[in-house]
Amino acid sequence: MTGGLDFRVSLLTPDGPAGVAVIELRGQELTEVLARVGAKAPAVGSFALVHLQAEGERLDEALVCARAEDRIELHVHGSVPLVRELIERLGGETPRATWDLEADCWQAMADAPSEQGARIALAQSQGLLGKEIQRLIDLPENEFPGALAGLQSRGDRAKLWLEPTRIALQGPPNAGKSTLFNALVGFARVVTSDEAGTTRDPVLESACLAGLPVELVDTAGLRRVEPGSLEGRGQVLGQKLAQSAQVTFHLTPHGDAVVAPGGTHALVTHGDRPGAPAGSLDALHEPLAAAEAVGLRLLQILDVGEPWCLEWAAPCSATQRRLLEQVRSQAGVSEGKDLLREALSGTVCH
Ligand SMILES: Nc1nc2c(ncn2[C@@H]2O[C@H](COP(=O)(O)OP(=O)(O)O)[C@@H](O)[C@H]2O)c(=O)[nH]1
Ligand SMILES: [Mg+2]
Repeated sequence: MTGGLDFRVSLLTPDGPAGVAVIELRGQELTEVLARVGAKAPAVGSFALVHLQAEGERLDEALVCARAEDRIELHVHGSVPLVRELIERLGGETPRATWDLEADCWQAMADAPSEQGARIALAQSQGLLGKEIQRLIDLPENEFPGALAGLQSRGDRAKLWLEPTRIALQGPPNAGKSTLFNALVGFARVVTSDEAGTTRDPVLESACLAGLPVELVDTAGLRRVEPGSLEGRGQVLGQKLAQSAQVTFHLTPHGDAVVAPGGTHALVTHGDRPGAPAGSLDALHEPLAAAEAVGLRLLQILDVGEPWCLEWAAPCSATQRRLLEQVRSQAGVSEGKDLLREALSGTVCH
């Protein structure tokens, strides 16, 4: 019962920014409810484009769909403040921050930075993850930890397509870091030159390598400079960002002694020079081949073996991965299963 009328307003789409949001009205006196935003219901089974307004002010342009006498949908633009305003004007309650597994998968799909990531999240939203969680709940106690660990490790793997891996390019000046960076992002994002010290500030750019979403970091060349100088300050910023990278490539131009300081992966550049070993990169003349070679190297480093099978269940958002970790850290299996039941019923709060 809202404002003396018997109806309910609910948001059918996730409570977040989107192209379109769908507000559903259910009840007996929807003509009066719709009048609050200056709209009229079309005939049942049809829809109409209307200008929603209140107090002489235009609120939004919307599609009003009459699903039944007692069920009408407003398809509005998905701006969070606008949707809240509309729901309030209709007489409903602003959506609370509740959690819904399916909606969280949709959100993961909308946020996915790669095509494969979007497919993985879509498959989960269509029931794969929900079914797997139910299977875990139904398992005998002794089989539960192993199955949970399996689901968590699938989640770590799915993350490779759902969240960008940060990759830093390091090495001495003129190793060809910026040239390779441009080849990997696919356009001339940064200035390249044979003048040592050209790159100062680190530069971040998103790209896709071997189908994986990545965030590349180009850094100032490593050489001795005056501490506190412009170049030195750029080096410090670059090193800081490189520390946050999951993968760091250390570039050495062919002809110099190849080095890969602890934890970094060596790449040999200037592969067009005479005598360059097989596998060295020539990002200047063959940018596509260089990007392909780095992509393959990345797949090895991240140990991406067999391709992802779209029938695999996996958590597809940070919230879902956190939830499974919480389940794992419970004192007993039954407490863990309770958390999973809550997640399925949407009563879990994050
Ligand atoms: N011949 C050749 N020149 C390259 C190659 N990669 C970069 N260069 C050149 O080397 C110079 C330094 O490149 P840059 O990418 O700015 O090096 P950075 O200082 O490591 O960023 C530029 O003149 C580039 O055109 C390569 O693979 N082969
Ligand atoms: Mg550079």
